[in-house]
Amino acid sequence: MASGRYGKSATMKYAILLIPRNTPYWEIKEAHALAETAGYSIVDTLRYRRLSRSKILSDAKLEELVQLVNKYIEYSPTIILFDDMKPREYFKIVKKTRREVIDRTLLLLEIFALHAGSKEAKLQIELAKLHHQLPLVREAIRLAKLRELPGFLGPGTYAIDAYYKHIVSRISRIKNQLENLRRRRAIERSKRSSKGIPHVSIVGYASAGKTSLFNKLTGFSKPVGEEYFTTISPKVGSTVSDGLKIAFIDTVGFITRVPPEIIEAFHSTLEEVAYSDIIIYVVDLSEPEDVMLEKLGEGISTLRRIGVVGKPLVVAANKIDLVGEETEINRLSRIVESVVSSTYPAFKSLVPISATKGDGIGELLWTTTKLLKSMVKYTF
Ligand SMILES: Nc1nc2c(ncn2[C@@H]2O[C@H](COP(=O)(O)OP(=O)(O)OP(=O)(O)O)[C@@H](O)[C@H]2O)c(=O)[nH]1
Ligand SMILES: [Mg+2]
Repeated sequence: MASGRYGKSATMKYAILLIPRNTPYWEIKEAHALAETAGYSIVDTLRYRRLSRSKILSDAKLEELVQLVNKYIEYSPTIILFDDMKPREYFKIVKKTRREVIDRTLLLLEIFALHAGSKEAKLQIELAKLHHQLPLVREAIRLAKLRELPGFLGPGTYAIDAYYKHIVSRISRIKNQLENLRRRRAIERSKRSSKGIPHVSIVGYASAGKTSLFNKLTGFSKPVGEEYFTTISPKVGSTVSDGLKIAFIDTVGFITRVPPEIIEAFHSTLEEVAYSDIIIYVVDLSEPEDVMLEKLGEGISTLRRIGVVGKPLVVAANKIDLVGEETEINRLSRIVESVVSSTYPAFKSLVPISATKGDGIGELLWTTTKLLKSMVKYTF
């Protein structure tokens, strides 16, 4: 397949994707989208049945992987293991294949690193990477002591120990820097709210159309894109509606099973959500119904995890231009409405929109403004 479909290019990165057998089809699509967003061309895919929590691949499967690596060796493929990997497993695969191996968390971090514009986002990503590396380095120390580390990874116990110490001190320096940036942001936020400006966070699954909506509401032209995680750090923009100035905040997209290191690293984005007055939840209504509902459930659980289920929420049922039929738009809207109202206590209303065509934007803004004005703080 490699020599046919993929003309080998010097700048392109290639990968073999390893993905658990029980992964639903939409998550397989998501894995491909994420790999492509990170700049990889997938030359082949290998499915496996996870053996246990700590052991992923059987010896036979590992052998199959080695053969696949040999088959595509001219592409120098990276191995993407779309799973959570224990350090022991990592070194085992590296030792056998002698290829770079990344897991799902590192893949996400590679994408974040590509998109991170602000100093804060860059620091957060570095912090997440360092946290992710710690157990690997611990395992490397253990293996070095046992003299089991493969040659090209084996810089010796002393060097690994020193590297471990370097990581630990770098982590604490970054945490301090982030704390300072966070404080500065809190000051800016309180300046905005002391001027009586209400905050509305725009949240939703990756690629639902949050930035497209943000741009329509604020007149900005922040980048939008089909790939995942176009937006990493929160953006604020304001608009005046019926005499009320409103600050809208565009946020990073939700995704299934967000690794804990990343949740912590993206604390600041979620922090903006926690401080907002209202949440606009963007749903991509044009996706297959089961996928849409799966992602919706994941998003609501994310909101629950960050403790904001008490905040008034308006659903923007987006991409209605792709759904077409009005009866179908209504049917899907009712389904979304019933799911959200039964799982999110402060659900207020649903407005069907097309963020790119502009349909329903006026109604969404009007609904949001009316809701804000009904809140005691913003009556005047
Ligand atoms: N047809 C159609 N496409 C849309 C609509 N809204 C967004 N899109 C497209 O959907 C893709 C994702 O849009 P974004 O606005 O970047 O989505 P996002 O939620 O900000 O994505 P991330 O920041 O990556 O999480 C882009 O290709 C948009 O052009 C819509 O109403 N109709
Ligand atoms: Mg975006």
